[in-house]
Amino acid sequence: MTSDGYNADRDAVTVFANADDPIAAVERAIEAVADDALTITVADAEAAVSRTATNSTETTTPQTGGSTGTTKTNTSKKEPGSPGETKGVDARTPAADRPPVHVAKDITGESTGTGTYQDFVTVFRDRFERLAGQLRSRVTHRPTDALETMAGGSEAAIVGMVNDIRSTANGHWLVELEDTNGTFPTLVMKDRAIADDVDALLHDEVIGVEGTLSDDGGILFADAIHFPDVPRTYSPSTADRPVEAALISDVHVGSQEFLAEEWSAFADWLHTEEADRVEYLLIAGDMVEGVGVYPDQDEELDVIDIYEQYERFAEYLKAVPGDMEIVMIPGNHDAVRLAEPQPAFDEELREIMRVHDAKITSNPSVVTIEGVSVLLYHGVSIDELVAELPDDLATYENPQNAMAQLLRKRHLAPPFGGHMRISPEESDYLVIDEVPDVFHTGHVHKLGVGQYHNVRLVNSGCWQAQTAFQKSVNITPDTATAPILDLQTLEVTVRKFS
Ligand code: D5M
Ligand code: FE
Ligand code: ZN
Repeated sequence: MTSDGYNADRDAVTVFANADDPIAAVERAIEAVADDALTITVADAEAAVSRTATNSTETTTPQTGGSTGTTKTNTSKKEPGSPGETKGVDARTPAADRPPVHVAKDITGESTGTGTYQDFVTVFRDRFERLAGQLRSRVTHRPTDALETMAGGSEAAIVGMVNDIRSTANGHWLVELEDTNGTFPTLVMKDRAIADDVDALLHDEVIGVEGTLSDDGGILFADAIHFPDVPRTYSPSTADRPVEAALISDVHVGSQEFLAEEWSAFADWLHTEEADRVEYLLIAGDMVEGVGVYPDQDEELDVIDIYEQYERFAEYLKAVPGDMEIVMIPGNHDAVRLAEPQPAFDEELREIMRVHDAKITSNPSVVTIEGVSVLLYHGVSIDELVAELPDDLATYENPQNAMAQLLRKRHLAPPFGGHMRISPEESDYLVIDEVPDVFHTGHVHKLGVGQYHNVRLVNSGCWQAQTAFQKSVNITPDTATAPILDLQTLEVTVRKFS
């Protein structure tokens, strides 16, 4: 630890010494503490030890953006079960007695965007109006053109889309906002505490700025920046019976790195008594590896035909107990359009995957299960946030932090342009209108469990070992983990199958 620049409390050292695998526990503790922390406390040590424990029986609730849930390792390999035959089956509530899964915000069959200039104007306007509506009760703002007629020195506020962020010669920040009437510059002084909020800004997100107009009235000196955000007091809905959901993503069947054995171990576990309460399986995209997604991807394909990849995926899905309810959305490797919102799989692919009668819906979608609303989004914008935001706001190691930023902005993928492909629809499907109880993403192949203003955040890992590309950029994926969400408490227990 000292070689990494950390000290540890004496009692923390004792906790590590008593761990089954002290070295792994120390590494975990260092990974988990904030970059600016200098001392590993007893609490840090205990959290790290419980995460490295094998077959531990404790369950901890992740409290902050940075923590992960309890990890339990399942290494027992049983004969694969087939749907409808094993013990777990009788114990689960019969499908007919479960409340129906409700799906909202499904773009499937509703897409109208053709990419014309007018389509972009329409979707921008819709985004602006809906997010400005969220800010309206907190910021008494005026349209940009009304500000131009106000006397210099008056107090004023604007709600607008971030059009430009520039630093001035003196190191202050010039943030230009745009509303439906025009644009207006705001200036954030570098020494003010709100300068930190500028670090979090992304192009095309909607914010409110309060401040004082300059003497000539031409610029707004910012005193406060408001994000649409989630109320701190948000109180999530929970199930009224003991029932759980497995949250996974990024299966990547068809890749040479697909982890078939680990998948079988997971499916086998779902057939055990321990998994009796796991009645739902949510899959947040990248069912298959796809073809032509990245340069040189074909060199790592195990199955080169896209339909055959889905046929194999369907075979793997068969190993999941037949009395579980499955919901799936596509990701960037799937055979649907890449631009978001992505419509769900077409008829031909649905037919291939018809085992289980899964609910097949768009990316993103909001599904309500046992009264708990889950915002399902594959997560491509997380790449963008990691690239654009400072490390304390978004890293691959802690994808839940980036997810928290998306909730704060109440938008799943703010920047148009950049790396994201976005289809301009009549309404902006990527706006987060209603606060979800659970936010589930994938894509970055990193496990992340956290909480933001009481919303449960889960980024599931993947079922694909490190690819050549990931090796070249030093990404170590979190493989074969299944975060299990208790729908009654929103606690997460991470099950590990490798
Ligand atoms: O991507 C998994 C993660 O790895 C995600 O963060 C993007 C990144 N990734 C993987 N392959 C590439 C290439 N070839 N270029 C850029 N970024 C990449 P997923 O799309 O879910 O496989
Ligand atoms: Fe993926
Ligand atoms: Zn992906």
